[in-house]
Amino acid sequence: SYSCKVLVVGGGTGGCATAAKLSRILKKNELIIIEPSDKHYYQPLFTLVGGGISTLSEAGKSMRDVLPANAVWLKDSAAEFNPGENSVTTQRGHSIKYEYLLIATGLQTDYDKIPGLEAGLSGDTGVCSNYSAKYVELTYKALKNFESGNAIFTYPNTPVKCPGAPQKICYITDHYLRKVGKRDKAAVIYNTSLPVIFGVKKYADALWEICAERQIQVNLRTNLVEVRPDSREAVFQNLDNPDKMTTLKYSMLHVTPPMSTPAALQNCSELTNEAGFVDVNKLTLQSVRFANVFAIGDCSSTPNSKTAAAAAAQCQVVFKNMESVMKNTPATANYDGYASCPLVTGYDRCILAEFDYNLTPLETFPFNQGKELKSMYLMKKMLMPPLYWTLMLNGFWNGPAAVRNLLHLKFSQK
Ligand code: FAD
Ligand code: UQ1
Repeated sequence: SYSCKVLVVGGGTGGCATAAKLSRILKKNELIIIEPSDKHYYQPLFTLVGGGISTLSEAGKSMRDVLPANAVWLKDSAAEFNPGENSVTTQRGHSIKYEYLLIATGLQTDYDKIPGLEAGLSGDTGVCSNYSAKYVELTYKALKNFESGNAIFTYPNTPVKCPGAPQKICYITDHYLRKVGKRDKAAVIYNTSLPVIFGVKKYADALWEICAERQIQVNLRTNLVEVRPDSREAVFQNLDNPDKMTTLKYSMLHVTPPMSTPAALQNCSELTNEAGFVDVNKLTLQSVRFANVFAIGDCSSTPNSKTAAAAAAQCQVVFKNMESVMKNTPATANYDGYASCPLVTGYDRCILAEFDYNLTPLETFPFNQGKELKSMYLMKKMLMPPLYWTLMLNGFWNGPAAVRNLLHLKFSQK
């Protein structure tokens, strides 16, 4: 068994970026990262893989190559958290003692929770999902195979990562079908469990307008509960009137599955809230019960939109506060809830939503990002992937706040 100064659980976006920072102030054997996967995926690219714009191989790198060299990587997963004893037990039966813990497990996708869904995803049946490396390549196949009928897009009745992604692929599909001349033979339908199209009014207004103009049907409070791949039917429940079920035929069905934090967290009520998210102070990201425990990214209770952009803004806060606590000084760095969602609305355009805890727009650029822009599409496609691999995963990207301050200072002085 092992012991270390800092244990990081999860080597995804938030865990890897923060571990890179920690690796510069610790010795190699003081920092352990538990991460079961061989591959690290840049999941924001999955939307473009689904649209046939990028390839899956561009979205992944070997975990070995992205985790900091100056840290010990245990290829294993956390099975049990014992925060009272400062230890974590792994799947393979190791016990790891730590002085400080960073939890960064992200959200898991629960495809098995919808009857018929995994069967539908197991072949070329028109069912697809950008939310997993295993299924994302089915999306472009479904687009190419589409001839006529319903193209349906879903949003589950759980918190999700990247709340914009379930509808981005809907707009990409609409645009694709127009380009190949099949749009008039299709009904494009977005069925979401949410009561709104998007949580920030400015961007919601723009998206409603796009849906109206492109004849995309939006049904709110409508939740996918079953897939029948043999008859190509999807069953939806009206969440405001649970007895009301609707069965729709589909030619293409893009599913955003229900999501949850891993069982190890669900089983540790000392660390988590009722929904299984790590209960932290929303400003300092420190556990509300254990001063030596922090969380970053999708698995934490902070009420921001769960995105890589949010994890970027959080990683500097978590790092600073862990550094303070290690020096026996108070955690004073604060996270403002910044999140960003590049709402790709076609093959050459994007609304770049950026906002904070108050759901107030907090835009980086000195022009209106609430409009569809080619420049923001190019940023998402060309600029963000290298920024992620070279800056963020090495601990050198803390979100765009510095760029925003610089641009706004410059323009306000004119
Ligand atoms: P992840 O990056 O998911 O990492 C979690 C890691 O923990 C994984 O490596 C996993 O193997 C590991 N793990 C899980 N359980 C355990 C365990 N028990 N023990 C040890 N390790 C464990 N964000 C944006 O900012 N912009 C976008 O445009 C965007 N688009 C997206 C589109 C799609 C289709 C998807 C799926 C996501 C998108 N996101 C986007 C969201 C973004 O990918 C996530 O918010 C981000 O990756 C969260 O980082 P994380 O570290 O919390 O979790
Ligand atoms: C961002 O910082 C980030 O994290 C790496 C993303 O995740 C992929 C994003 O999609 C975006 C848009 C940002 C914000 C960056 C800028 C330059 C506005």
